[in-house]
Amino acid sequence: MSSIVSPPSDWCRAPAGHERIWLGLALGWCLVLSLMMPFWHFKGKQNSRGEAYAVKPDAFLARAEKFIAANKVGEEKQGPNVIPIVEPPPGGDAYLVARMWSWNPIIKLRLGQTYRLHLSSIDLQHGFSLQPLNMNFQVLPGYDHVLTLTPTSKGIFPIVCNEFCGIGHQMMVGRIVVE
Ligand SMILES: [Cu+2]
Repeated sequence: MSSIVSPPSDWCRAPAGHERIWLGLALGWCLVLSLMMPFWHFKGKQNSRGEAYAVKPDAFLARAEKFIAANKVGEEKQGPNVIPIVEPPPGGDAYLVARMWSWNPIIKLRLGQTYRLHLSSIDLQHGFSLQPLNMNFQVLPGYDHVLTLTPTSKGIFPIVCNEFCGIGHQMMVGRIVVE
């Protein structure tokens, strides 16, 4: 007996009964999810406006170091690194540098104030993931991505790297503190 036989000639009948209901539900849900993407792009309050500028990694690091020196309020030891704690002026600019394998500095923000947070990497691609809000942005060398940010709740918000960036990737945890 052959294992390959011709299908019955009526194999492609239109779905009926329960199959039809399940296919309809799946299709309906696909459409809902597809429409949510553009809807959330305009309606969501946690989206980037897409403001970004070209910047050389050295230049970004220089700006960040200047920002840190001008606004530093403390520091914290994290393994081999000493991470500065910085409080940007309300309404002002803040810089966050991603590198293997740290986020620098720790940033303190005030509730209800609006800041311009400049995100960039000085080595390779990292991922900015603010927890527990689950705001996610790519962090790329060469791009100064500016997030306009207004904290609406107090607390400690860890930043994890969600783009695999090497052997120390899982230790790459930063912090935004809102007071
Ligand atoms: Cu990383």
